[in-house]
Amino acid sequence: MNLDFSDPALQILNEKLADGERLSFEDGLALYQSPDLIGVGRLADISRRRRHGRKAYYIVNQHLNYTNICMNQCRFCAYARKASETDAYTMSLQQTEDWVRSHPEKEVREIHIVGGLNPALSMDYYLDLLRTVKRSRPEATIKAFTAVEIDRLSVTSGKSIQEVIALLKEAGLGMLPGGGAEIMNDRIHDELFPRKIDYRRWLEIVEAVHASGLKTNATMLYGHIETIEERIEHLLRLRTLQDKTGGFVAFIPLAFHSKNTRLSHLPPTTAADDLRTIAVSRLILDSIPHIKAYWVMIGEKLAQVGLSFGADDLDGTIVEEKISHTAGATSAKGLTRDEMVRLITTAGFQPVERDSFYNPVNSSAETGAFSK
Ligand code: V47
Ligand code: SF4
Repeated sequence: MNLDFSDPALQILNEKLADGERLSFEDGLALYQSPDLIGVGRLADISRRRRHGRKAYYIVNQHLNYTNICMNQCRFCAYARKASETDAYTMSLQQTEDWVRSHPEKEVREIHIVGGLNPALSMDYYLDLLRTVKRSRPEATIKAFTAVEIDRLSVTSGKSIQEVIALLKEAGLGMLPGGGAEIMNDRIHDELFPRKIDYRRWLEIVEAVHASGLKTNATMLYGHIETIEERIEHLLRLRTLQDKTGGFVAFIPLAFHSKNTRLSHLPPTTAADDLRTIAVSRLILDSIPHIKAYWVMIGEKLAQVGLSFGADDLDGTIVEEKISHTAGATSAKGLTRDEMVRLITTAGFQPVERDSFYNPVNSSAETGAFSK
């Protein structure tokens, strides 16, 4: 199909995609360097509509940030605290139960648990946390921890990665969120998060998680000191693992927020970069089914536009998000189900309420009709 791109490089990519060919590192560069942003978006939209038509997914979920004490002290993080700081906290099991029970919706589909790497917390805390949340919200999938926590639990407990995963699963873990890899590159690792596991270890642990039967998401933290080449390298590393395991469900590009971090001199990402990164992710990650336009990081309004640039999911209602809001994100702290539905329908898409694995769940709120 000739779509009349103003950039001839996009016409070539369009033909390649129509022939079912995979995009290469150089193709990724061409997408990032193209002056035709709308053209890049159209390519991603074709790919998105081939997979998902007019559907756009959302989930009724809740975030639980159980501790902000963290031994890693990544330079891009505004959330982490030392145990001695006055606003450091760790939630008791009773507090996590009260928090999870406080959600205004009757049926919550997912509890997303992330926190710092607090050296005072033992394996028993993690297991009890999972059991408490599962007991309080049996209908919800618990999406919790990353390869970073699994590595740490293996070191502190003396158990193998496989044993740690088995124990977490038994206690109620349903899948893993995508964080922890940031940008899979040694230069960025050494400059921004030297105390965290490197990408080789991250990939090794995620492969073991997939082998255990658990699904995970994947993310990319962009818009700090990384180059375009390093972003594409990151995407291709994810694609290689996905070819091997098929265990990634969704990919989430995370726009960096610099306020209150040690990189506070860096400007925010631009709307053009956010949209282009969603589109390039959709096109390069051909084997990962879902791409999120994460409204928390890029704002509700741009996330709506992201649905026409390759994304098919807006993530969820969340209730209260702490990591990016501590770093200056100006989006709402949470949204209602009705607000999610309105964002999707007014963008021209059909809202589908989902569970963590993208199975549709019934909701009376969805008509699929376009309305303002
Ligand atoms: O790994 C930390 C990022 C991640 C900042 O799987 C920051 O569905 C921006 O992984 N500015 C944790 N980002 C969050 C995460 C996530 C979020 C939403 C959905 C899913 C999913 C996963 O947050 C960290 C790091 O990359 N982060 N600091 C910051 N200042
Ligand atoms: Fe700790 Fe995560 Fe913040 Fe790094 S990003 S300092 S691991 S809480």
